[in-house]
Order: sequence, then C-alpha cells, then structure tokens
Amino acid sequence: MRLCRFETTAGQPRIGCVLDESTLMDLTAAGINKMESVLENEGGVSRLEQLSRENHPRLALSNVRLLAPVEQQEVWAAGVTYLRSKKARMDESEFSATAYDRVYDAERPELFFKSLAEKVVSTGEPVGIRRDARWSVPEPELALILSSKGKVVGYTIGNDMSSRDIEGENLLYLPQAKIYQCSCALGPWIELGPSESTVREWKIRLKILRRDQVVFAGETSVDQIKRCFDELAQFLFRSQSFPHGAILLTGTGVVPPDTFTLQEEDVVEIEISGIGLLRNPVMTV
Ligand code: DO4
Ligand code: MG
Repeated sequence: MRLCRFETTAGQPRIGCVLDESTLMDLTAAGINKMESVLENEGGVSRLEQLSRENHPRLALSNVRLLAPVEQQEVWAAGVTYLRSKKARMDESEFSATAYDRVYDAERPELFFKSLAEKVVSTGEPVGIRRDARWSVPEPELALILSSKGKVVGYTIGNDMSSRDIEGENLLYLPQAKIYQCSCALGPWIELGPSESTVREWKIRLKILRRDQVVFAGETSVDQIKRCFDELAQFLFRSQSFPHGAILLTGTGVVPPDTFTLQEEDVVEIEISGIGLLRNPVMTV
C-alpha cells in the first residue's frame, strides 16, 4: 500500500492512498488527516487495504501536487554502508581515508542528522547545489520510515545531496557538505509493509540528465547494504527519542565518476524498483 501527502489547490495538505499508476484515493473523508495516524498504528496497512475497497473520492495523480512524505519526523542518514561509498570517500580524501575505512567495519555505524521535516523537498521541486562547492553529487538512497518505537514501517526514496569537495577537505566540514538549502529530497510516497528480505531484492537506479541527454546512469541493489535495517534503526534510537518517528536514509551505493559534478538545470532521477520515481531539477543555492 502506498501512502502519500498531496495538495490540489493551495490549501491544507491531504493524505492519500495511491491505488495505481494514475489514481489516488483522498483519505480526508475517512478521517485521516496525518500520515502519523497510519504509521503509528499496528493495523495501519490493513486499515488502508480496507479503505481502498470503500467508496472514497478518487483523484487523478496528474491533477494533484505530491508533497514530501514527511510530517514532523527528523531526517537522519547513514553513511558508508556500501563498499562503493567507502571506496569513494577514501579516494576523495587522504585526510579522512582512515576514518571511512574504520567506520565501514566498526560495530557503530556512521549516522548523521540530515534535515528538518519542513526543509525536505518533494518530487518535482529543485534540489540544491551549494554556490561555494566545486564538486556536487546526488546520493540515491533507500529511506526507512521508522515509527516512534523505532520499528521500520515503510520505505521511500531519498536524495542525500552532497558537496564532495567540502566533505573531502576536512571531516569536520561534513555538516556543511550535507545540510544546506534543498539538500534533502524525499518521495514520491511511502511504500508500507514489505519485509526487509523483499526490499533487499529491489534495485536503486540513478539517472542524471543535462539538456535532455543522459550524462550519468548507474545502479545498485539494496542487498549491497552492509548492515540490516533494524541494526541501523536501533543505533539511531539509542539514548534518543523520536516522538513522531524518524526517517533514516540508508547510504549510497551509486557514485558518479570523480570527474563528474552536477550543474544547475540538470535533472536527477532516482528510481527504486518497489517504490517509484523521485525526480528533481537542480538549482544553485
Ligand atoms: O561521511 C560521509 C557520508 C557518506 C554518505 O552519505 C553515504 O555513504 O551515503
Ligand atoms: Mg549519503
């Protein structure tokens, strides 16, 4: 089942259930005004299944604007969870190479704060490249939707936009390389329910377009993530509470060549086979 936030004309965000490629069901009349009421409810998926068989208003997806599927959750990210990411980080910085090498094998994962909910951009909205960065890349990542108890209740697509020259210059610059205006995109919706073993069969594909031409394409499989989802979630919830739940990006396994940097007006497309497509144009911020 697919849960989304959307708006028709400017107004209160609404909650919907995506029924197929072109249709969603508006859940307002069913009394659902927040995704949290579904995500925090053990029977959330069965309730949505039941509602989707009832006669609630249906809308064409093409007539609504999808909003980022996040309400009050903090967005966090894991790093160096794929071998490909470890290699990229070690290549980009002699200064930090040992740290990345160690964290890949360490018991404690790298987890960092990524975004406040209100700063996340949705599919269709621009993602940012910093004007003081020379080397900017998208990071296509599976995002875990975690309930306030730390349980994985769903999945969405995330883009952990990053400034690799700033990150590579000094590890202490990581927050500036990772957290800036429009540096986090999530969407298009939340896929509720599948188990980790099903999700590990999914593919993650990244395509970057420049003036309608593909300038980079790459893919990986979710199964390449070194740590299991519960392990990442449990570390995030250690000595930390998230009353509204949290969203955790699980790291990138697709890295464009070191000669590649994003430019303004490029378009980033991230597809995860079990979820859908997150598509964002690029702007300088
Ligand atoms: O410290 C580097 C962050 C790495 C990262 O964001 C990733 O592996 O996805
Ligand atoms: Mg990342």
